[in-house]
Amino acid sequence: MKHKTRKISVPILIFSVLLVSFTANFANAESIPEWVKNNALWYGQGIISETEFLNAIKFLIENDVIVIENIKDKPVKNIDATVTIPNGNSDIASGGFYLPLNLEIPVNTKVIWVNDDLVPHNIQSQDEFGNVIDLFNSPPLSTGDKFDFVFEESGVFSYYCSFHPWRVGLVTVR
Ligand SMILES: [Cu+2]
Repeated sequence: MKHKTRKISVPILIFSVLLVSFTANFANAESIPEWVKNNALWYGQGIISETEFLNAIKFLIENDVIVIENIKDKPVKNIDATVTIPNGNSDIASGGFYLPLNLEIPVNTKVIWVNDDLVPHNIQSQDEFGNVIDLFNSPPLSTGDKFDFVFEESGVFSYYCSFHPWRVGLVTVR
């Protein structure tokens, strides 16, 4: 007899969950077929098997009577971002600014600096007063060399090249 009591509590639980679902999807509440309602009742009374009852629920899900929102969507993986150090960047008189000069990215983006200039450059992170800080600091990058850093916090980050200190760039992380 104890076994039977436990068996009855399961359909009641499932039926409660169903009722909550139906309330949440009120617009669809009228669309539950009679045979499904009967199945729920019969399952509660032990007349039909669990498989038959679950098939009725499956029918409701497949026909969008119960709408299950996909809450387990994986977070979108950020695409790496590139800053190009263009040809002519070393020349103070040229327009060879970092491309882009202010890179805007979401948190957790990997930024890759690429030296496309004919002379070496480096990337040195700076505080708001222009002092070099130990956050992202590259060795000298020869032509074609790359340096990367993942920005895990939001904020505005500035950097410059210690060989050509007139070249300053920004990374804005949102
Ligand atoms: Cu430089």
